[in-house]
Amino acid sequence: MAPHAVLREIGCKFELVRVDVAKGENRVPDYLKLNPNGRVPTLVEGERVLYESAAIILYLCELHPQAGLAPPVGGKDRHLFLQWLIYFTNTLQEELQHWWHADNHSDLEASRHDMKIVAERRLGAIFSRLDSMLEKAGPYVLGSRFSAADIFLAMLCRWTRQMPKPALAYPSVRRLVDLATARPAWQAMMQAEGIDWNGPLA
Ligand SMILES: N[C@@H](CCC(=O)N[C@@H](CS)C(=O)NCC(=O)O)C(=O)O
Repeated sequence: MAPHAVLREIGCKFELVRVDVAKGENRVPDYLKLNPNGRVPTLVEGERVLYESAAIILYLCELHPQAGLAPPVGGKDRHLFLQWLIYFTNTLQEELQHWWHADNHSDLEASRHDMKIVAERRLGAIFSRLDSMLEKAGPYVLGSRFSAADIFLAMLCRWTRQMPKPALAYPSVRRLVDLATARPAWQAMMQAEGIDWNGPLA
């Protein structure tokens, strides 16, 4: 979702190729040649192949600086842009993976259940901190400046939709999500993916 929304923000030409994880299309030999980890998404740009959504986003922001989706290298708040994008993919997304895919971490049902409870607690702490930060210094992650980090956060907020306390229950997080998802690029991405906020697909 996030690299796709970034492509639409940039407005460059691209072809979207659906890899249906539910059907195991991420495990077929042709896909594994591109991404041996069998994870989605992968960007193919001519001879270049790149995976990891945050890396794809950084790459696209660098290729298309005119889109203004990231502060320029050495510019104001570039360091914070990097910090938040990496925090979202490395810490927040990883915690969400524990909640969604406890089965990747334990074969025991009781342990998986326990893992989800702990992940919920840790996610609650993360969203509380984000909410306070965004309340004081929002509405976006970089204050008044919208960036690709907001798109990434909005995507991860959707991952919480089935949790007892979803991200949208935090008012300043919700304000950011509302702003990011109201953008034509986000809406075009959702329509092309055929998903809505509360739908079943990741
Ligand atoms: N850190 C990776 C995570 C990618 C990821 O886990 N993608 C999911 C789909 S949302 C996937 O490919 N799952 C299939 C699997 O793990 O087998 C990224 O951000 O690109």
